[in-house]
Amino acid sequence: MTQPAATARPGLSADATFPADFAWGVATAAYQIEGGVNEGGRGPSIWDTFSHQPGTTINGDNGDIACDHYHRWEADLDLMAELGIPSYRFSLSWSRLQPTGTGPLNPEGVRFYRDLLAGCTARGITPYVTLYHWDLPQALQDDGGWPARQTAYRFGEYAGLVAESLGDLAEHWITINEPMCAAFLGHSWGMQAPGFKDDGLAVRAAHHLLLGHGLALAEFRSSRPGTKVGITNIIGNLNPATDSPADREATQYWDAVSNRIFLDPVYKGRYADPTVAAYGKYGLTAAGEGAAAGDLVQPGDLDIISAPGDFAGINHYTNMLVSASDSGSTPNWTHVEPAPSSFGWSNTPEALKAVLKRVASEYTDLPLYVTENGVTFHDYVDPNGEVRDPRRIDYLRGYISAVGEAISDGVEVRGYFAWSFMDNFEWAEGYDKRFGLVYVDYGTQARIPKQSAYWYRDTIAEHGGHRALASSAAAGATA
Ligand code: IFM
Repeated sequence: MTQPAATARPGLSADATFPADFAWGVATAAYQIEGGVNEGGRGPSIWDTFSHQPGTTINGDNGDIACDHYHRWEADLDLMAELGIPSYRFSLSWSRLQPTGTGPLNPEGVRFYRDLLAGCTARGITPYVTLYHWDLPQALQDDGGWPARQTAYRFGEYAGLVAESLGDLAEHWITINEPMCAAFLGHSWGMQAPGFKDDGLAVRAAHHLLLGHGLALAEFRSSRPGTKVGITNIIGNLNPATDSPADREATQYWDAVSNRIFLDPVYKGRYADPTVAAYGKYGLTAAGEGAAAGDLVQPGDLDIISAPGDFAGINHYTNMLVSASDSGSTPNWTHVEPAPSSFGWSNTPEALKAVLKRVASEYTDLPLYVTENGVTFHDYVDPNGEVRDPRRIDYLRGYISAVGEAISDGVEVRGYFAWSFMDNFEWAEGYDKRFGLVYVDYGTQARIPKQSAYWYRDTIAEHGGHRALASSAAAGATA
């Protein structure tokens, strides 16, 4: 592997501490990296359909080939191991495993993921597996998608089959990634699959995604009692733009409909009053009280959704200033400065610390994992063949320090997964946004570790993470 050019290696904050068994990792998701969409018996997903509709993605990009990880996974895992990364979070393509979302699993899909999981272990990399990262089988969309209650039950069945066929190969399982995006970006904002602009559909999808989480957790509990299971929510940090009562109220409203709608049911067993106040018109009730057949929230749903998991996954990217809007209930928001990323998102690590402290103090005693955090810049290969990304190093140094400081302050954070291992298909933004620690040349599929990958390698090693990789590689070799 090309070695890095000499570069400053700024260390983490002196106040940051990390337990010896801290999971240092990177994350990806199936549709964003795999490609091979028509291979191995895979069925179409809503992202295949959506991204092939004109005008849905930048440059008309789609995940047909993506990073071609379906064919290059062994080299990708080799590179991950060479970079000293001990933990890898990736997602399963539901429609590769169960092409129409019902019926038995596709043996070729099972074989692919069994090989991938075994490949991780053989290299000493601990897998963290996500069951659903937004790529619903199209056949289930044709039957109503997440706004339809039966989709939650289909997801529970899929989870049960996955637990049986793959559950022996990984300890940590994440049910759903960012139900907020799947529900609202996909059904209300229209910018992600399946591309609807209907708040009522989004609220129904939100509840059914949470119900699906609970049903999947129950399946793992019954067939794989040794596994650890949780849901990953994306949690933004919200600040009122001014001290005015209107801006403070707008911030609480935004919190209720973007963060609390997913946190309160899972960790407190009820939708919060302000969330119900906002979305009662779409049938949301606190816990299904007085429900009739066919109502959105049924009695018992919140018991399923709030059954105790083993950890709480947190993805964090945004720190926002919220202000009241003159027109309607949807507040205005902007990103707190400095906001240098090519998405215009903030570089304000204290926001991640605030989110971790909030979840620990207001929601749960469960261990927390930062299952995603990262930044996109317009990276390019320089004439020396290197990708210099000092701003990403600065970002990672700040955010990982914030995690370590939260740990020093008593928050139990067990892992950090940088988004992303490599550049990939950034949904509606196509290949325009590069979040990777590893640069991908999409013309040749060459992987070029950016400076930040080497910085992360050294940081992991300095903080003892490489020992996890070495010891589990040794265990894998003797297994
Ligand atoms: O790329 C996405 C990922 O799929 C989900 N979390 C946010 C990332 C960056 O937008």
